[in-house]
Amino acid sequence: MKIRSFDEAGAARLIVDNPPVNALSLSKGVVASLTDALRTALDDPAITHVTIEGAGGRFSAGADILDFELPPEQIEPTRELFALVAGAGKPVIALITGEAFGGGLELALACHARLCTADARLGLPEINLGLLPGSGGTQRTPRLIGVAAALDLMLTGKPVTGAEALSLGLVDEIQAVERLRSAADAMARKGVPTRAPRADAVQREELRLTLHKHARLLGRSVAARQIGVCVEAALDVPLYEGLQLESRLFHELMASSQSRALRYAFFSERAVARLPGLEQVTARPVASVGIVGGGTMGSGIAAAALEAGFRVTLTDTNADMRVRAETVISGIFDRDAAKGRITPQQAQERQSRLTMAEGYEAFGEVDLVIEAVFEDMAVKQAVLRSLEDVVRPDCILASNTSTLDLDILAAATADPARVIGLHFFSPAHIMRLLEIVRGRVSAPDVVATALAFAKRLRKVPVVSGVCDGFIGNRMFEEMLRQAYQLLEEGALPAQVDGALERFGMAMGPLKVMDLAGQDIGHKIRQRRMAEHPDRPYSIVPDILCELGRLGQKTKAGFYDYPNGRNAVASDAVNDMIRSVSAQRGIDRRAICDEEIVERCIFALINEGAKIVEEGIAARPLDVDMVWLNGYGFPRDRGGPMFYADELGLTYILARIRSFEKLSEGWAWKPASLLVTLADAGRALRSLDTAARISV
Ligand code: T1G
Repeated sequence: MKIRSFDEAGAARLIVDNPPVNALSLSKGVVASLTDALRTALDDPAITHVTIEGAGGRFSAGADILDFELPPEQIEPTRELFALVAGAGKPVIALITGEAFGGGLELALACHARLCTADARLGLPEINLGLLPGSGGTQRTPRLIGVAAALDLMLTGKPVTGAEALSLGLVDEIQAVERLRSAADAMARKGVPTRAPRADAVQREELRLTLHKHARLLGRSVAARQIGVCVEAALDVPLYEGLQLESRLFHELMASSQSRALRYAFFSERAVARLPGLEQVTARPVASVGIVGGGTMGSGIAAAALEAGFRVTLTDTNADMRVRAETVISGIFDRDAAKGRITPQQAQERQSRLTMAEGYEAFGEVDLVIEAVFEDMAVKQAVLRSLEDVVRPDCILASNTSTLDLDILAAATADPARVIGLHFFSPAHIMRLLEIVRGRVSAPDVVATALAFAKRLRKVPVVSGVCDGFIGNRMFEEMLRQAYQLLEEGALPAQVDGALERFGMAMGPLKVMDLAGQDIGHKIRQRRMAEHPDRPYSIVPDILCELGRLGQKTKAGFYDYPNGRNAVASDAVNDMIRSVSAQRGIDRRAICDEEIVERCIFALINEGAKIVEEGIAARPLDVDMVWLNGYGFPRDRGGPMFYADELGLTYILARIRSFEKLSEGWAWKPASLLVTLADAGRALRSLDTAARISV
């Protein structure tokens, strides 16, 4: 039963009860049941007015996103419900608690009035799914709160609190939750409030100014532009015409690849924490966390754990490092408080749960210890062995290593089943991605505990098997390999990075290496050249190091950085690259952006396919979640594997084979999984996500 209804003193109470978020699901019959219950109430002469609310402390998270895989004609019943609400001959009043998002808020907007609690959250986040509010939001919101506030709400996708909604005019009254029904009854008796239309000239000026404010977003987002079109129409045409325009543009967006990718990303970010095989495994309780090392990573991890509510003990043998760590952590919370993200009291409360200590004996009662010491196998092994002497037998030992073999690390302990990798990305309290590295003998409940811990940190956890670079860095190495070879063949850094940034990457790979430090890359490359001499390596980045051009930290790398962060093309580096081509006897050629993008992105896809094939990643969606949340892959392309699916594997395979002919000595062999899937024509996309979306 998805809708509960009962009458109370002449009022019909309709309650949407579709856990967990009261989605207005078509496929689960919520829309049909609500329509029937409302029609019954409106036809009943004993009923004077209707209230609509959500069960479980939240109004509704909006339409069921899974429904957007249905054929368009099956989405029509929502329109009938909204028309019934808006055209009701009796007051229909929305009582909002918790979230009223998307279609949930649009249902409330179709009502004659809205009451909510002060801490409710109201928003139109459709743009995050590559959509626009398709149930009247683009037409009713500007008429109710004005063009500027309506555009801000829809273009940012950010919710407002109940109190902010009242000041905007989005709701009519704020009430305590237990008074919502009686206040609505009083409002129905007195007459629902009406609003004077806003001055047209003011609205048009607000439209111009607000669209100008959001110009960058409008330049890159089709959905944003279509929202602008609908809001402008709300100034020019009657409501029913505006609703027709909105509906047409909504269906166009729903069919777009950008929206499909964003909906895939939405569900995958939740599915990724449900690792197949762990369904029946219970995570261990974690309330207190120990951290070894007060450096940048240790401090960032501590801040993330404190923010999530854990008690944290941080040790460093160096007193100055302990002071530095405590200062860094308090600085993070003070900045959050200064920006109004948290209150000063919350900042203080978080800091109060931090204990600094010199030795590991402070970890006697903690549930999980994370080492974030120098990236050296012997150093880390010694730390884990020492920890085993002082922690509880059921305490989990985690390593923040980004490159070392976790199995070798774990083998140094007496109980390697308790060891797991927690590869945080810097800055650890901000980056959403957390690679959970599962050793060969890591106990299932240790993996489950790491996943639950990551969710408490509001991270996107991806479980990786043990291999060099795990999932993200292993794939990034292949993108870099192509980028370096493109430099030797004729491209220059600004073109390589520019082409990939125009594709949508947050930052080109050569700029990434300037940010990470060319010396870091050099050290890893030296190790890999020794371990895998069969792979081609460019000497271009090594020459950068020999020239002392280590990247941003030396204000010079592939680019010059005269004022810190802005990359400026370097003639010296460009000349060096040309001389390397000459040394290698390569006739430099003009290379188009398309080749740059395909070689770099297909390198990611090919390596990702190998990673799935080897079982390092459980599903293609795991690979995609790494790249959307840790490496700046464009979210509206869904991730390398989703993008491969959209392009078609047969095309990708044909292009990879054409690249093989392009230059000798490439260690570029198509992954057999890619070959198999391309030949079979099956999608790389995660089958369980595909199944879920098509339900
Ligand atoms: N449809 C389907 N499933 C949804 C859903 C939705 N709208 N929202 C959440 N879920 C699932 C989610 O996948 C997860 O499932 C579970 O609910 C708990 O979610 C026509 C076009 C409301 C703030 O974009 O922002 O209306 O993984 O883990 O942290 O104009 O969910 O457990 O199986 O996120 O407490 C617009 C999206 C839809 C809101 C709760 N609405 N949801 O956060 O739980 S389009 C949205 C959220 C629309 C109309 C338009 C959050 C939340 P599972 P969760 P949470």
